[in-house]
Amino acid sequence: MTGRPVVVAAAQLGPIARADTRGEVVERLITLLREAAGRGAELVVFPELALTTFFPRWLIEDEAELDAFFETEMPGPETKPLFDEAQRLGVGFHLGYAERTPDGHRYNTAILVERDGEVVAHYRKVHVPGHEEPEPWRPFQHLERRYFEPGPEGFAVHEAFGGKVGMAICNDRRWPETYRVMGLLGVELVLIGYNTPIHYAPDPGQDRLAGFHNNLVMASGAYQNGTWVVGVAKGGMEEGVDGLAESQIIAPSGEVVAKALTNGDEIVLATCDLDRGFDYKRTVFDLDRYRRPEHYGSIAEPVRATAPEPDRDPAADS
Ligand code: CDT
Repeated sequence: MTGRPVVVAAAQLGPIARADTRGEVVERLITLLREAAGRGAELVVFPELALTTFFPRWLIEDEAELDAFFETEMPGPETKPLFDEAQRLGVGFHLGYAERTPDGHRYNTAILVERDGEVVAHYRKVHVPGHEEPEPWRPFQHLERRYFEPGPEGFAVHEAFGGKVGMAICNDRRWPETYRVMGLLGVELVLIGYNTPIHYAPDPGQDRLAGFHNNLVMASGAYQNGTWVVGVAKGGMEEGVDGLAESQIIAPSGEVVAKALTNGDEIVLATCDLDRGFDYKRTVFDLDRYRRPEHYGSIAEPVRATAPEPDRDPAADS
């Protein structure tokens, strides 16, 4: 194959129980890593918060109990076997986890590691969804805004795997700015892990569209910026909450080239020729030639005109 092919595996995870130990989860990740490597993968992409259950579904008031979901070093003693095995296999990887910094900040983070074991970059989730305070009317909580600060560094692009690689995490994928900021930096491969409950309590009418919206946002981001997008789920029924699976690898055309068939641990693999992005970057989405940034100033302004909202009681809908 000519061009700049990179074989990418989306390593979808099925549910992780609250009682599962780090050691058990890391074993699962290593099993997926080995399968992907055996099928020729050069880069294995694990989902958001891939080391634990999606704990923001609970109000956790005990600090020690909460801290147990966070990593204070990466790799740490329990995650090092994954780093070691990846290096032995000559496979790079992307891993989402909860990070607690030495000075006590908490972030929803992903790390990118090259095939030789070098840590390329960290990314901290920018768009933190959900709510800060418990909302008892919900069947389950989404307390990401209580447990995570928004990442202060924003979006970046890194020279890795023979091209320009960017990262985003879950809710980031719904925002066009995520892709465009990286698109302006020439991104060629965007890696996105997600935990998406199918039930959206503030508007359950959206539940049937969870899979449609998942593809809609990632395919649009891919096409409009001439980039590959790899979306990787932790899906299935986790602690009573049904999570969207549907991990997928999307070409710069916006077409899905590989997609998960199950709700469980599964490798989804594709050869991504990074040169295919130029089909769009040099034609319809030649950003230097066709963008009109003089008309886009309001995009980056904090204030917007708010539309009047109809009266509604989300508790009555859920
Ligand atoms: N993990 C994450 O960001 N999940 C959100 C859920 C919807 S907002 C409560 C998502 O965008 O998929």
